This record gives sequence, C-alpha cells and structure tokens, in this order.
Amino acid sequence: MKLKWTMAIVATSVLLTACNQAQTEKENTNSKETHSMMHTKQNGAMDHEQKKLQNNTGENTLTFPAVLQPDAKKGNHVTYTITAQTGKSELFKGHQTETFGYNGSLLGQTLRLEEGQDVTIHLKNKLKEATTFHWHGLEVSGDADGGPHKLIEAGGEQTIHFKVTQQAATLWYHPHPMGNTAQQVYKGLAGLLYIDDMKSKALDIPKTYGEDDFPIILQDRTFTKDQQLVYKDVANIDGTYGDTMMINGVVNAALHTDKKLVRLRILNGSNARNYHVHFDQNIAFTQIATDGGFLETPKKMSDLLLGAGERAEILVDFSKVKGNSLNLVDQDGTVLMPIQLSKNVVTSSATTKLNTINTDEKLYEQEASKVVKMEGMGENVTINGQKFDENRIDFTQKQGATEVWEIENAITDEGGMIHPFHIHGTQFQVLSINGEKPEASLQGYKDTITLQPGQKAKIAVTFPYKGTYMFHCHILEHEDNGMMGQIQVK
Ligand SMILES: [Cu+2]
Repeated sequence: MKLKWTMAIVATSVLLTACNQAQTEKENTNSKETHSMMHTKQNGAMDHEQKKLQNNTGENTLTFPAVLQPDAKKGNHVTYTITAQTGKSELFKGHQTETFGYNGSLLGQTLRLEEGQDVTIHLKNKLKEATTFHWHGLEVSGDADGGPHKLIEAGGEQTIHFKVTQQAATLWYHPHPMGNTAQQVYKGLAGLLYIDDMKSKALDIPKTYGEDDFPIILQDRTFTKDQQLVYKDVANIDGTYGDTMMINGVVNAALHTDKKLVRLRILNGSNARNYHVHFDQNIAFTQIATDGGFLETPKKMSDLLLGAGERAEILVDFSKVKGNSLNLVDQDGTVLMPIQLSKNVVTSSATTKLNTINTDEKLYEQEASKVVKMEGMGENVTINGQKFDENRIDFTQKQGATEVWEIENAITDEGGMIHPFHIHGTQFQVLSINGEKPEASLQGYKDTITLQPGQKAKIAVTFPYKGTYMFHCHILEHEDNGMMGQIQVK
C-alpha cells in the first residue's frame, strides 16, 4: 500500500510541477500556446483560469435522490449496503454520460440514520480503481471514518460498524483516496447522510422529504462536446470549477413546488467553487442549521457563504413571492437554481427555539493548543509548511478532551485564496474569527469552515472517538495535492 501511495504522490507532483511551470510561463509570456503545449505532454490540459458559471437555464425538473432502504432492521440495529459503481446517466436528452454513483449511476441514495442506532454498512467497490467511503461530519472511530488509510481496492469489500451518537444534522458521504478524491467526486461519487433525533422530529418545521424538505446538492461541472465528464481535461490545480450547474445530479435543474414554507438542505458538493447563496426579488430566508446541527434560533440571512463541503439548512416562505417564480442566485446574480411555483398553500412555522448549544465560557479565554496554518496556491499548498505524509502524525489529542485550535488562512507573497478547512470525526464550535464573535452562520456546530485569506479562526474541537483522522482543505484538488494533515486521537 505504501508503494502505491508513493507512486500516486510522485505522479501527482510530476503533473503539478509541470502545471506550475506552465503557469509561470503563461504569466511571463501570456502565451496560451506554450501553456497548452506543456499539457499535451502531461496527458491533460490544466486551465488555471477558473471557469465562469453559466446561469442555470432551469430546463429540467429537479429530482431528489431516493432514500436508501436498509438490508435489515432489527430493533435498534440497521444494516445497509453501499456500492460504488460506474454507470451511464442521461444528463442531456438522447446522450449517455459516463458517471460514478453509489447504488446507482450518479451520486448516492440518501442514507437516513437516527441518533442511537447501531449501524452496519457493507461497502463494496465495483469501480475499476481503489476508493474509500468517508462519512463527512459523522462522529465515528477513525477505523470507520473512511480516510485515505481505509483504501478498498477495485472489486474489494469492507464492513464497518458504528453507533450514531450525535444530534440531527445534514451530513454527506464521498470518497477520500489519497490523490484521487477530486476525480471520483467529479465523476459523481457523493451522497447525503441525514441524522434525525427526537428533537428534529418534534420541531415545527417542514420535514417531508422531497415535498417541503428538499435536498439541494450544488455541483458545477464542465461537459465535453460529446456530453462527457472528462476530469483530466478540466482539472485545475487550484480547484476545478465548472460552467454548468448540476443539482442532485440533474443538469440545469429547476425546483418545482408550491407557494409555501420550505426547507432547503443545501450541500456544496462542488470540488472547489464557493457559493454566496441568496434569493433574488429580495426574498428573505433564515438559516436553521449549520453542518452539524440546528442553530439555537433561526437566523435571518441576506447572503450565505458555502465553501466546498459545507452545508446549511434554510427556511424560505415562497408564499411571500409575488409572481410564480424566483431564483436562488450567487453573489454576482448568476442563477444557481430557478424555482417555479404553482398553487398557494398557506403554511407557517412559529418555531423560534431550535436547539440549545452550550459552550464552555472558559474556552473563549483559552490559548490555542494547536495551530494550523494553511498557505499557498497551486502546487505550493501546505499546512504548517508541510505536505501530507501518511507516515507522519501531525497532532495528537485525547479522546473526549476539548482543545482550542487556531486555524489561519495565511497570505503569502503569492497572495491568498479561500480555503475551506475540514476536520474528520468531530463537530467543532467556532469561538472567534480574527478575535471577533463569529457571524450567525458560524454559531452552530461545524465540521468545515470557509476562511478568507488573512482570516484566523479559533475553534473548540472535541473528538468523541479514537483513531487517526484527517484535517485538510476541502478544495479537493488541494487535498489531493497534500494540503492535509493527520491527528491521532488516543
Ligand atoms: Cu485550499
């Protein structure tokens, strides 16, 4: 296994070095020819310019992933099988696109677990390449977490067991093989994982899956002329952006619903793109949940930043819309998702209290015991000046102990860029951003925090279980290029 890893890293760095040289040449000579020539040799073009996202045309109707049915359910114990496989998807009428999926040809079915359940999952890899199954946001042992150490070779199988011990939340699952995560997610490996608990079931909020409680997986993709997803042709070392909006695996999808109060569970499942979501026509919305659970109260938002890997649950009352349509838009007004409204159904929610979040006051004064400095762009991305090494443990922490981590997105001579920082196996609390109280969207449990260049966050981190976990930038190309470290929880 070690040999393979080394080979993957060497191969990646050869590619990335060439890519970086090409960038320098491009900057120096501004010669597009030189740039593309460099890449012909390297078996794949890498365009450093980020693709602009086109407006979602809304020509297709948004559908929702099916809910995964258990193989068996006996009392508190549930068993599932999740298979990573290849397939063909009709994303454009009359054309078959080759894709990856879990238990299907594209994306995964939604896994719905309940707090307190004992879970067994049989993992099957029917791809022609190695993969892992990572449960993003789930508090489980390092053994069940599906990091790069838990590689399942092509045709291989694994079985994991864990108990659900965390509160209601919208989590997700995706692959995590070293150096190959970006490509596998790009081709379609990603699924939702919902946790329900007594509290979430009792709350007076929309909760009927696909009727008023909508999963919204935002992904930007670029298709070739023959409607294929060819990762190596579009891969960008600083994060691969696409020009076409795909939601829940539907290209140019519009949400069709009634004029009523709805809940959107938005996952930024993109490789790298950040979204500043809001609605046009000044339609107000509230955020009710962050990555790892409900906020204490609904928070009014005008704009919500979601970096790669982050989730937010929002409530929006479409009965307040004057016409029959509106759009979910990005910062610059780009249409992310058109929404078509039919009949008026008056609904309302009186919920003001969603959750209780206790933070130990002492933590605000506590010095950070761990410092994570994210630096660089392109090939030069590092954490604390180092690239990932599977044989190096960067940090240790005691199971159940809460430590304050300082996460810095440093600006270097090259400049800086947004990095979404993710820790496996924990839901942390944000204590401060640049010494100030975090904004409302960060006042809940988080497993990923999107930091602007120059920002420093203090977070309170507790690992409920033991094992080796990753912490990394969730721009998948940065992660693949070693912007990742590991912590051993004992
Ligand atoms: Cu990054």
